[in-house]
Amino acid sequence: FLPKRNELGLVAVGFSGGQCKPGVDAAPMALIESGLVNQLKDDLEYTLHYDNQVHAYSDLMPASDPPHRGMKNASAVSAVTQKLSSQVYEHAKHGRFVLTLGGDHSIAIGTISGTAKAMRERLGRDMAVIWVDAHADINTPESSDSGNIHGMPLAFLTGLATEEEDKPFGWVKEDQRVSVKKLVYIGLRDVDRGEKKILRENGIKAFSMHDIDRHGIGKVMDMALGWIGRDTPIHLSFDIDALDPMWAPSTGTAVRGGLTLREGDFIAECVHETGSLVALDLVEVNPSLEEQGAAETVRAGVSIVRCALGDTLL
Ligand code: HAR
Ligand code: MN
Ligand code: MN
Ligand code: MN
Repeated sequence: FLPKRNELGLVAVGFSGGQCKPGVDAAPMALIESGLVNQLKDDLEYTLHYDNQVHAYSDLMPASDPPHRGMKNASAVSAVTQKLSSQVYEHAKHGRFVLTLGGDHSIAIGTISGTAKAMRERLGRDMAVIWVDAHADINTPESSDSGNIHGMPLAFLTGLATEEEDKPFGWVKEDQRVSVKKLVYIGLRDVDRGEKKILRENGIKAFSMHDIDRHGIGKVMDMALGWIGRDTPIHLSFDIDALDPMWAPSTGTAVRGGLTLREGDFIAECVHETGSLVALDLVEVNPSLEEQGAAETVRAGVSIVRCALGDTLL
């Protein structure tokens, strides 16, 4: 069921409306300019399907976007993710591995809905999601204190939050969702009270930094992949803030006490080794924050992507 060997669909998403800090929209260009695309082609020998543009989706921006159930920019995020969902679906349907460069983490509503639907159609299987992040991003509009949609994507993707109307987010239908039982977190350390309740009540598998300290990242990856099981397509959604700010300072909501760069790369390597990885998101790199650390943050992002796409140390 794997993506065709070395066929890669790339979507560059310059979108920042899921949170309030400008700059995260510049990440795809920074990642590409630092050589990522060339490395994927030349070193890792991928055939690239890329439209050569960073999508800002400006044509989709509503003239006014009043709060909806407390969500900020709900119409914009909904329109962008709906469009992105069909772009990602199109790549996945053709059997390509889908790499999406964000953008803030709200874009995962688009990427995961797109791959989940394509995997159901192509393979008749439910997809698993590995969410590597300091944050759980599973607030419902009602449990969120901030109203920032990048803290909510998993609520819409799992169906814990639903909408009647097509916009915003009613377009996410059952065949585009993932089961709470097939969601695994790695790296959590800043989880809201309401989110802890959601994780507990739904029996969601989560490996926090505490678990990584206790067992080591090797054991944690064995447990995470064991929970998912073999022959299940995996979508890896990697928020750069999972890494410690020492390695990735230029991100909107940095939290100390995170993964080392090697632990981040190791997670990506292990998921690649399963042979079941079908898509990767890299999100929340914001080169305009902590400008001294921007190059290093971009470098960390490039490294994660390379590892997930099969780069090896030897
Ligand atoms: N939990 C907080 C909220 O919902 C903070 C979320 C921060 N999110 C990200 N994505 N950077 O992981 O607002
Ligand atoms: Mn996130
Ligand atoms: Mn985060
Ligand atoms: Mn917090």
